[in-house]
Amino acid sequence: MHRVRTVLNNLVPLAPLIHNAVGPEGFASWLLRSGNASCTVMVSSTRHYNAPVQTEPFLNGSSSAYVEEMYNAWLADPKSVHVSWDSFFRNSTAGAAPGQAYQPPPSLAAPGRNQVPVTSIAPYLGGSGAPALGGQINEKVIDDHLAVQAIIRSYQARGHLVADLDPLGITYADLHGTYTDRKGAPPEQVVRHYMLDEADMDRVFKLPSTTFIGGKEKALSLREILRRLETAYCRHIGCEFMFINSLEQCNWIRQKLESPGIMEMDHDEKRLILARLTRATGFESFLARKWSSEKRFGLEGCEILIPAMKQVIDKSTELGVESIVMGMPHRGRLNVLANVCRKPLEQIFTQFAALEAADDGSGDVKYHLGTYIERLNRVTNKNIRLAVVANPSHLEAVDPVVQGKTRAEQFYRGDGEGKKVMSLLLHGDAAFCGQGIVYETFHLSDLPDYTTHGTVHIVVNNQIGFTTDPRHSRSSPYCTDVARVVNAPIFHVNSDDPESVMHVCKIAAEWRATFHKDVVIDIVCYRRNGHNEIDEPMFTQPLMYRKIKNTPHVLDKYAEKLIQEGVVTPEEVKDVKEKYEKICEESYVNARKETHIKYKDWLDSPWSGFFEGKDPLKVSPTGVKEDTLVHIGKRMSSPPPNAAEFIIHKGIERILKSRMEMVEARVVDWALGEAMAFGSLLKEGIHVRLSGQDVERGTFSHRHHVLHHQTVDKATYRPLCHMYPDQGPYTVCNSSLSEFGVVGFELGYSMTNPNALVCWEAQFGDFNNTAQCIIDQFISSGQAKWVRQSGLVMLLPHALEGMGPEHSSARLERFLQMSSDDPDYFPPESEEFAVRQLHDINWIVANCSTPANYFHILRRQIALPFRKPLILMTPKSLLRHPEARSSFDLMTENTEFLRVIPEEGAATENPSGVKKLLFCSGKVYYDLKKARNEKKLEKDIAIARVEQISPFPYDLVKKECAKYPNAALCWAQEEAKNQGSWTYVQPRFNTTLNGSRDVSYAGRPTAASPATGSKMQHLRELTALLDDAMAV
Ligand SMILES: Cc1ncc(C[n+]2csc(CCOP(=O)(O)OP(=O)(O)O)c2C)c(N)n1
Ligand SMILES: [Mg+2]
Repeated sequence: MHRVRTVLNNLVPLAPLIHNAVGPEGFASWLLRSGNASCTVMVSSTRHYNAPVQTEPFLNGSSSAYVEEMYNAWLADPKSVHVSWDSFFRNSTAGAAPGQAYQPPPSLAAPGRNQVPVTSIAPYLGGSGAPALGGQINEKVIDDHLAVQAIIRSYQARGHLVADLDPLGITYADLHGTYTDRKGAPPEQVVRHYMLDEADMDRVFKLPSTTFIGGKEKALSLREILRRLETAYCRHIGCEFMFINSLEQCNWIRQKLESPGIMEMDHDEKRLILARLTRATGFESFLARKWSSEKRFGLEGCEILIPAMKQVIDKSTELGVESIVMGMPHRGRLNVLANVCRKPLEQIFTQFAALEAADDGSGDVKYHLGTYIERLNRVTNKNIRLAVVANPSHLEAVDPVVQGKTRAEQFYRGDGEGKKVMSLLLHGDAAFCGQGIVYETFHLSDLPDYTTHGTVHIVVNNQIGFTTDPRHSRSSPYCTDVARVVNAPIFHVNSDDPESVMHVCKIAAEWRATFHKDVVIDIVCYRRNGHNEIDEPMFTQPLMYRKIKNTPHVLDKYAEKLIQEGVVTPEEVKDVKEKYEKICEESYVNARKETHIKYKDWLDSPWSGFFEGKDPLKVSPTGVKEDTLVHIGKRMSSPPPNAAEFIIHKGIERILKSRMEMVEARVVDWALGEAMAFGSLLKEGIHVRLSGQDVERGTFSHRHHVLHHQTVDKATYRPLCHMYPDQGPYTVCNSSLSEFGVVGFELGYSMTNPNALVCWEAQFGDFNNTAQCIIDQFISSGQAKWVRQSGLVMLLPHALEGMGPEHSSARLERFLQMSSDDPDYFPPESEEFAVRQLHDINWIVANCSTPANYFHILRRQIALPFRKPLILMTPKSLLRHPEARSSFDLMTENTEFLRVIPEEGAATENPSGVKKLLFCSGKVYYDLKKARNEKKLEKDIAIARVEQISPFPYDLVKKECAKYPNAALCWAQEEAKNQGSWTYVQPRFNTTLNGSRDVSYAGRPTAASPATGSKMQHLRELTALLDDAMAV
């Protein structure tokens, strides 16, 4: 490779060095070098990722491997390569001057679009050194054309680097990832080496097919070419798109930016921008006046966000979108609710008053609340649904939630291509590049079961994050670089040019509608105040803020511009302002009459019809007919109907056979019990979705919900999709290797339709902690903060089986610690004890020991008259444990989920003679049972399994204790004492027993790590805990 580099370096540049003389023009004048005619090109042999080889167009990053291949082949045998390569390598190794080695072969092809025969423009080729002799074009003519092509490409690729993007004029992006003084910006960043002579400026060049600057013209003077390129790429819009691999998409963008007159707007459009800008500005100043010391994270400095969002929404609805799901941070949120969603101002203003809530929940601060609005879009005259998803302070965490909710809405509307429902995500500059969840969310954007068919991202790039400026908050040139991983075009735009902002918003909406892929709008703006309204920015950014103080408001600048253009009169401007001011005042007066706030006004996902007419404490039965079990069991045990054509793996055949044997014996193992739960819900028309890493097969190779044809690629069979002709849909999907992103996504999915069982499974339970933010901020507290319910199921493989510190514990204790039931309160005993407890708690935590109970608890998620998240510890070795099977008898009609499974063996024959009552949960039951058998203590020790740990089954535990009046009570667990259930159950046992009896502990001692890495140590610990438990 080094050799090739040397050759490449010798070849630079392909284009001629057209020499000097400074032109008088303002535009592109930096292309003209004064004095020094020998501006030879500096070529570094080190390439930076964003600094393509300086010899473009053909020696670029992606072609260098090819060139190397050619070169090696040529070295071996010069005849093995095309004659043009032969001549090229010959010349370059012979030391040809830069640009002289390549002899382009004559083209025999007919001229295409924008192509004119070189001969036809010969007469235009004025200036020195460009004569056409006898119809023959000399090498210089061709080289000059190549140079012009390269210039055009350079503008397309790098014009953004010198575009005027910053309304403060203090920063610009440079190639090395730092921000520097704009004055120091080296213009060579766009066109690095093509030194032009003023005399060349009026020569006419034919335009290549990769540009649209000509409009209908096929050739233009160099002066005009440069002027148009500067207009398209170096004014207030800087577009990054040349990294996109699709030529069609690149051309599409070129056309949207380059076509002459493309940005022109009529008076109505301009007036609309002004009106929207007036409202955005008026809203913030109204709040500032009325509540000067309240935090609101105002939008001042980026008021253009409101017209921008509205433009995206208008254009998208015009193109067929009916519902938009939005996620956004704190900045400008109230303004968005008021002026984009048109949430009644009264509801917003009451949030500033310290009023009681009229409904349940603990609420959230005003700049985190969500909303849902259905309204007529006045511009397009179409109905539109807008939802802003409630979010925590944790920046960007809402992104995957929005995507999941959007995906679900698309799914239930049958909108397979995302034509009707779309997501719109807003970001702050510091958070967008700093938070890893942004990357994880981008990686869901093109996955078949996770795509939302394109998201429009808008970055409020105020060039600061709290007190930190970009030099210290990122290592990438732009805050948006993360979007490049998915080939999203990125439009940087100067916030103080409203028309340019509108133009990129229009392009973004059209891009999404055309290609159904993500797109980013980076609004480069500033933050007029501190981080919030009571923060002093001069402490840390004195110069920036001095500049900001002297920067006029965009509304004033734009109004002035439109007055100058004769679009509006000063009176109209004043009138629009005053009208909005009046609207705010009236709402303010009304808001002061309110005595209560209603959390329900801020709900982002209403489930209309779900709760109505339902007894809030009535659970539907979860047992099913035996026929149903048999039918599902058989389907799960059978190859596809066209089995002869569908070759399945021998191992799968064995699994299916053993499943069939279980069905015949009327029992299920864990996998079959799960399939029965899913299949029976599908039968009832419920959508079941199971998502997570490798869930299709199952981490432990037990599930096999997708069978793969062994000789035909991608031919698969999903038995659960073929249970009943009119069943609900079944989705099982392997996810990307992300927890934060995917759990967030599934949570969002679960918010859309209460009649869906949405499950996320961790590869191993402990990986849930990389999604901790979703668990803490959304799942455990979402209902309390945002009156929003979710029935999401988290399946977390959990058990200490000698596999080391990781892969053992799903950190059960953390979930229990976040459970909201009171350890000191034994609720009144009644028929409705269990369901009332479920109703009142924030989530359910369980560790089932039998497939039947697993079956019931999954079905209960849908049978409940409300929705609660279910955190389920799931087994590993139990998946194949011969005793961990359940009879159909425990799943048929009149059976139900057992919160506690009492002792059923010999100890029950003489309860008062029982010496010890052990309580436990999950897999350790089988270890305890085995130890009890070995020690022949069946009559002395009773074992009760607490299957639902939280909410704690006080009533059933009390009953069990009462059954064995003379027994010592003990909680046995395999986890360490500071982990597992102990710290949760201990105070609750005390409450249950009211101090009348003690409960001892048998388990591992406290530990920092969840499990030992030594198998030997593991077994020693297990023996010790079993001995403890069996001591009578
Ligand atoms: C995950 C996370 N970490 C830290 C914070 C604290 N915080 C709140 S706002 C903020 C700065 C955000 O900057 P930026 O994303 O540029 O948005 P801006 O406030 O400038 O609009 C920080 C660090 C947070 N809210 N979330
Ligand atoms: Mg910022």
